[in-house]
Amino acid sequence: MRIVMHVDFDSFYASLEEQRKPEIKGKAIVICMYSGRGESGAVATANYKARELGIKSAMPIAFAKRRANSDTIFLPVDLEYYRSISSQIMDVMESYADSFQQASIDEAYIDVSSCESFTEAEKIAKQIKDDIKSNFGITCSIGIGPNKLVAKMASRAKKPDGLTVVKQEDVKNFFSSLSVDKIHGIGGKTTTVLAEMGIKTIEDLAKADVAKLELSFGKNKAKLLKEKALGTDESPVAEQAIKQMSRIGTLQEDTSDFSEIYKKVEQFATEMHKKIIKRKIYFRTVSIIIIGANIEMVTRGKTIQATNKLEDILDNAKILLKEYLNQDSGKVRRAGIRISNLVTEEQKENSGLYKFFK
Ligand code: DCT
Ligand code: CA
Ligand code: CA
Repeated sequence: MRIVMHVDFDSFYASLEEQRKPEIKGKAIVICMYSGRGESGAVATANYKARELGIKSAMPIAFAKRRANSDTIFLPVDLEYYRSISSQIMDVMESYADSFQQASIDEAYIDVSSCESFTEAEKIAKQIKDDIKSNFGITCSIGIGPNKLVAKMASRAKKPDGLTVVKQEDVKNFFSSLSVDKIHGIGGKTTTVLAEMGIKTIEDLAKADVAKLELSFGKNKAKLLKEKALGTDESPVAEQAIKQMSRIGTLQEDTSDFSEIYKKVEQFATEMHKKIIKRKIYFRTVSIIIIGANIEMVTRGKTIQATNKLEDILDNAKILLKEYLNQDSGKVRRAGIRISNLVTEEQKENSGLYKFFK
């Protein structure tokens, strides 16, 4: 029997802002994606207090301002900060997993099949919630099910700070009342076609005649729709392949002093290196990322023999940074490191032969 958890952080960006700015705690908070021209742009997300005012994701900022009251806080997105906290929380969650799959900046699947029972899994979910709460100050909602699809739908059932368990024998009941557009992965177009066929709830879809579905959707999609409605999902919780890894952050103050900047780069490289070893990743390219006081971004890279050594990151970063600063490029505001051209252990072993045969 499989037991899969899906974790989704509650109003993630807004919760992180609330956490790092205690003075806005308890207020309605709206995180904005400005288009770059004045006040125009869209709402990325809003906390639950702001949602009570009718403010939600994707709404133009101007609309949100009209719904806001004098106590509502509007803040620009700081993706880099959210990503860095996200990655730390992912590491914590991964330590609970038999296998782990990050699904987005604020979502992950955790396979806990080695648990004896759903009751045992529920205990772990509570631990994860406590762990995230005490270390990062934010809440999340967790769904537990016999597969990823059911877990994902369960995590949405109760928010914020929810924990919903749907065992195999409860899947039918859990799905019965929901409309088809609530199934993860069924979009607006499909919903419209299904509605034309008189299929509105997941239960309708589960009972629908496959031959009839095939006429509208073709063989593969008809099968997939039917499986989804029955809560069937064989897909494994699997680590996603990573193409590159980077860390970047803001310096205490703008500077062109080598050792100040290098200190930051070294800190990020050391953090990243732990992940490289854990994931058994090798890299061929090391780059430094520099954002000047003028906000211009520059990356400088060097490609070497596949390696997983920290000193290879640091030595190359040192050279690249010195080269950059020697060009009198002005003060640096933010600095970071990237590794790319990633290879697996196996690819690395084979790379000698590959070159030979090429
Ligand atoms: N997002 C966005 N534009 C959208 C929807 C989402 O930029 N139209 C971003 C903002 C938050 C992030 O994606 C994760 O999305 P959700 O998990 O849907 O939002 P949330 O803020 O974490 O809220 P919830 O508590 O409902 O999970
Ligand atoms: Ca979320
Ligand atoms: Ca999400």
